[in-house]
Amino acid sequence: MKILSAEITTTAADERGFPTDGLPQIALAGRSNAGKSSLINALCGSKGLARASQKPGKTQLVNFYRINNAFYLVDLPGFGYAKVDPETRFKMEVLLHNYVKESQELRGVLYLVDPRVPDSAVDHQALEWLLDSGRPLLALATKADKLKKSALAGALREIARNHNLPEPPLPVSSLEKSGLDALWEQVLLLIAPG
Ligand SMILES: Nc1nc2c(ncn2[C@@H]2O[C@H](COP(=O)(O)OP(=O)(O)OP(=O)(O)O)[C@@H](O)[C@H]2O)c(=O)[nH]1
Ligand SMILES: [Mg+2]
Repeated sequence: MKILSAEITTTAADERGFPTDGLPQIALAGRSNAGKSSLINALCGSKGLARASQKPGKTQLVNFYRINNAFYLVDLPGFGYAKVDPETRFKMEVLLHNYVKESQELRGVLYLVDPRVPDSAVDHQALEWLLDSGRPLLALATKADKLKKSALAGALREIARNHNLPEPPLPVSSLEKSGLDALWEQVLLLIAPG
């Protein structure tokens, strides 16, 4: 995938602030700290585009990154971050549900799972309603560099089994930049009209 331009155009606390230009959107969802912001940077070949952090809960707004002036990668707030106050968390959940249920522009959701935690209850709950929503969903196993090859293969199977996925997640590593071409291929299929 040739990145000609990648820029953050919109940061929104609710749907009223979302882009209105009709370009297709691909959202990245997952537990807080799963590696969503890092993956956006890796996909775009840019270190500082999306803010990644050691501190979980960094991304609490919805950030829209416009790629090649053709589509958006959407960095969603992480699920399950304990330190977010209950009111903010509730608002975020309603926002995410509405976005996934109603958006005209959302073409698919990339759901990031840390393969070192293949049985997270937060992932289970999130994947259950995402699968139920009927939106195209692609599960990814991030930080693939953290596991040896055989352990990773086992984790991918376990994630699929635990969360009732139709197929094992696609392994990626933002650190080693692995799996990114395969991921771009899937993203472009989701965006393609028809
Ligand atoms: N080893 C390794 N570490 C990674 C990888 N991707 C992300 N990380 C690390 O994981 C931590 C969290 O990454 P983020 O990209 O900030 O995660 P996030 O999902 O955006 O987190 P929130 O914004 O809190 O929802 C950071 O310390 C990253 O450096 C990866 O592929 N390999
Ligand atoms: Mg983030």
